[in-house]
Amino acid sequence: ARATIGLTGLATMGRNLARNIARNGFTVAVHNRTAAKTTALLDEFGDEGDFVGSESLEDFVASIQRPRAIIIMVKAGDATDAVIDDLLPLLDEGDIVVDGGNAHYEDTRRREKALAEKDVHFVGMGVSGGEVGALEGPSIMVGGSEHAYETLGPVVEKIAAQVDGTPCATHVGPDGAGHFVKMVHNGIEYADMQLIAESYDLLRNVLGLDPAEIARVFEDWNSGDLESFLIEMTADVLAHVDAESGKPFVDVVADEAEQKGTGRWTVQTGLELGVPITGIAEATFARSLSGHVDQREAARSMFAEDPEETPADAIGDRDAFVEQVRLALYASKIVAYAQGFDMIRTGAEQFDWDIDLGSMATIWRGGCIIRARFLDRIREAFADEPDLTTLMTNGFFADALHEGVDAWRHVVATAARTGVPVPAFGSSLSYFDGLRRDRLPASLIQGLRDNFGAHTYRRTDKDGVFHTLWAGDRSEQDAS
Ligand code: 2AM
Repeated sequence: ARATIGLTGLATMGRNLARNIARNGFTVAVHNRTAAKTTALLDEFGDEGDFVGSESLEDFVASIQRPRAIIIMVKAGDATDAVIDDLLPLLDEGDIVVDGGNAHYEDTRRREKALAEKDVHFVGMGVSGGEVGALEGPSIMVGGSEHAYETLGPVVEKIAAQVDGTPCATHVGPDGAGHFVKMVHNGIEYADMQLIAESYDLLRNVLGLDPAEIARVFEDWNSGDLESFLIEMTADVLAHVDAESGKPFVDVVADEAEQKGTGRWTVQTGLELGVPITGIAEATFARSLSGHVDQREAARSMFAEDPEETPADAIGDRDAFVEQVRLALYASKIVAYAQGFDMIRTGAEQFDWDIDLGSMATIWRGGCIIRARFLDRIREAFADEPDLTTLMTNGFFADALHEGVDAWRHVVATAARTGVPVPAFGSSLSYFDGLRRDRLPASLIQGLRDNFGAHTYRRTDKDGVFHTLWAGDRSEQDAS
């Protein structure tokens, strides 16, 4: 046995990750259910490093040094369970099985528990960055035991993206923590993209800029606080012209956004944990709405008339509105990340994971889709204030929100007047106001609940739990 680590499942992600491992000087055992993929990898890329290819799972397992670390890269779900079942009889105590797929963190928790009973370590590993990231350096969120990380860490930290000499990989926490954080990462990515899309829509349909002009706006934004992979890519996509029609690429693409499910998982989990991740939820629902073609057609013909023409007073001059959209985008983005980190903190409390929030920002700085200058600020925020309850109140972000709030309100109001949908801008502003307000109408909700269901309420002026006899003499009872 001479391989440092093994990898089974050689579709694009698995193949690229194996090549990345080999290119970094590790001997990697490779296997695929259909052996042709293994042969193809060795034929095409065998000279990139030290691969040990095996046709059978037995030979594959035998080619790996003990304690063995074996990464599974197959489609999340039944395939993962099938591969684990095939592997288990071949493993020894103390071996480590790593799931590098996009598993739901509850599945990872279940598998970790089941394998622990057989003295095999199971590690759920979130890998972000797509095919290119897998090959050139992804962001890697590793769950499972600390013990397993002692073996895995050196490989994972070497193959990950590096930013300022720091690897974009870390041990997030036990069992499902890595996949949980990967899930929230994807949810934040949904919110980020929706905010960018709304910004584009405003510049296009309120200001009347064309895609090429908007591409230049995004290019400009990319040299400031908003600097990020997604903003840069937005400029690229908007500047692209369709070769066949000669039209802007965005104008020939069907406007129905698809999804593979991690946004939905994040929202479902947010509901279960009671975390208001409204930006991610709105982003996910906005994709769903775009796909409801029949309803869109019906509503379009019923309500075809334009709302108010773009009110000149609402816009001022063009550059001023562009700057207001930028400020609104930045403020909304702060809210989206505040919500995402709130979700990670809540998950960590719920499942007893000790997650260092600053490290999550650190490992998202490179390799993944949401990589951005912004994440350095988040890292600093948690370094300065480890007990920060919401990112919004950290000095740097609080200043940005103070600076942007008037523009934010103006942009959301203008969107409402001109009929441009801004679910993510609008809901993030409401979230900000919800937390900021002195009193919330939740007191009225409590009154209604007590009236129709005797659900009781607490008071502002004394301790205890109370109920008013609404149908009787309206006296108040102590219900403690
Ligand atoms: P295959 O090449 O033999 O189809 C993505 O589908 C990857 O997961 C492929 O490498 C595929 O192997 C593998 N895969 C899918 N289902 C599998 C299963 N039940 N057992 C083993 N590998 C599987």
